[in-house]
Amino acid sequence: MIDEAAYDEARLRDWAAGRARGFARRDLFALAAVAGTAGLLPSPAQAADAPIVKPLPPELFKVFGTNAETKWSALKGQGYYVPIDRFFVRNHTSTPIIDAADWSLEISGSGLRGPAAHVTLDDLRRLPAESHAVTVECAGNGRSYYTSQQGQTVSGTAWGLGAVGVARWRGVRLSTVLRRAGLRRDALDVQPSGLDPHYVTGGVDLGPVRRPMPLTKALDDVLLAYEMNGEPLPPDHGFPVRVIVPHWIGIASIKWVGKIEVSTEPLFSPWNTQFYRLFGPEFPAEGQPFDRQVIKSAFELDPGATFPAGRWTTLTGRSWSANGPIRHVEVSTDGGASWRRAHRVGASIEGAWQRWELDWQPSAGAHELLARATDVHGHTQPEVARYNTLGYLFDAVVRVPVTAA
Ligand SMILES: Nc1nc2c(c(=O)[nH]1)N[C@H]1C(S)=C(S)[C@@H](COP(=O)(O)O)O[C@H]1N2
Ligand SMILES: [Mo]
Repeated sequence: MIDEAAYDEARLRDWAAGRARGFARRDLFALAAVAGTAGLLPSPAQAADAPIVKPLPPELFKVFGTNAETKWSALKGQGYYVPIDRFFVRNHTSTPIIDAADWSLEISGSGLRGPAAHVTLDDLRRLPAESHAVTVECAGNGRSYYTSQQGQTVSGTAWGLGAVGVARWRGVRLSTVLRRAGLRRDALDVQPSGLDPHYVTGGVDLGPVRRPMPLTKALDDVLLAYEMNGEPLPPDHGFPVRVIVPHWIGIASIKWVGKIEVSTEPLFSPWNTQFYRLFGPEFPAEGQPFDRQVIKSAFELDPGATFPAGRWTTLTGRSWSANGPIRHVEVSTDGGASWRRAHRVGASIEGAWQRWELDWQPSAGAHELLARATDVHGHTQPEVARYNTLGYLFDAVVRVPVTAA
C-alpha cells in the first residue's frame, strides 16, 4: 500500500469499524462541529510573535500569519532548486529553536521487537546518506483560485501558487533507521510527530503535528533529512531533522521530528481524519481520502506583471506532477483562444519539476496568460478543479492577468 489513496481508503474502513487507536470517533465529531463554525487555521494572534525565523522580504514572499508563500517572480533566473531564502514556509504554529546537541529521535511502539530506540544527529550522520530532488507542496497550494476563478467559498490559507518548492534533501533512509530499531513482522503503520508547539484550534488541543503512513511507504522512499540544498536544514524547514515523503502532500513531511511511532495497529491523527480529506457536496460525510499531489503549472511572474509593448520577452515557468515527469507544456497568451508548445529548459531532475520558456511579443493592453501541463501518463490540467470545502488539490489551469505598455 504505497499509494496514498488506497491506504487512506483502507484506514477509513478501519476507523468506521471502530478500530481507531489514539483518536476517538467522538473527538472527530466534536472537531467537525468546531470546524463548521470556525476557520481551521490559527489566526495570527494565536501564534508566537515571530512564527518564522528567516527574513521574509516582500519581493520574495507573501506572508499569511504563520505561513509564507514564495512569490513566483522570485524564481525567475534561479536554478532548478528553490534557494532556502525563498522556499515557502507552512507552520501550524511556529518554528521551534532546537539545539542539535539536545536532540534525539525516539522510535517506539508496538511495532518494534524491543524497547524504544533513541537516535542522535551524530548517529544519523554515521549512517549511509542519500540525496534526492523532492517537491514539497502544500495540499492547499492554489486554494485562492477556488474563490477568484471558480467563485467558491473555501476555508484555509488563501495561497496563490507559491506553496511549493523543490530542494535537494540529504539524509538517511527511514527504512535504515526503522530496521536498526528492530521491526516486528506485523508492524503496520508509522507516525512521525513534530517538536513544534501543539496545534490548538477552536479551543481543542490537537497535540503535536503528526500524520501516519503505512510501513510499506516508510520503507520505500522516505528520508530523514538533515540537509537542504547542501546546507544544514534551516530552522524553518525542520532543523535538525525532518521527514521527506516523496509524492505525498506536504503535511506528510513532518518537520522537527522528535518521535516516530511504529504500530501493529492502524494509526490516526486529526491530520488524516479531520484535515487533508476532501469534504463537500460531492464527497461522503466523513470526507474522501486524497489522491497523491496533483499536476500544476506556474509562470515565473506575479499576477499583474507589466511588459514593454511590442518587444520580445521570454515567458518562463515550471510544471510538476506527482505522477511522473512532465511530457509537454502548452502556453496561451490570449486567454485560452490559442496555444503554443513551450520549450523545455534543462532536464527534470528525478522528475521533480520541469522548467520551460516561450518567447512572446505582446501588443499594448491587457492580456491573460495560461499554462497547461501534461505528464508522461497523459494526465493534464482541467479547466475547473473539483470543489471541496477545505480547498485542497487545485489543479485547474490558472489565468494570470498581465499588461503591456
Ligand atoms: N512539525 C510540523 N511539520 C510540518 C508542518 C508543521 O506545521 N509542523 N507543516 C506541514 C505542512 S502542512 C507542509 S505543506 C510542509 C511545509 O514544509 P516547509 O515549511 O518546509 O515548506 O511541512 C509539513 N510539516
Ligand atoms: Mo501543507
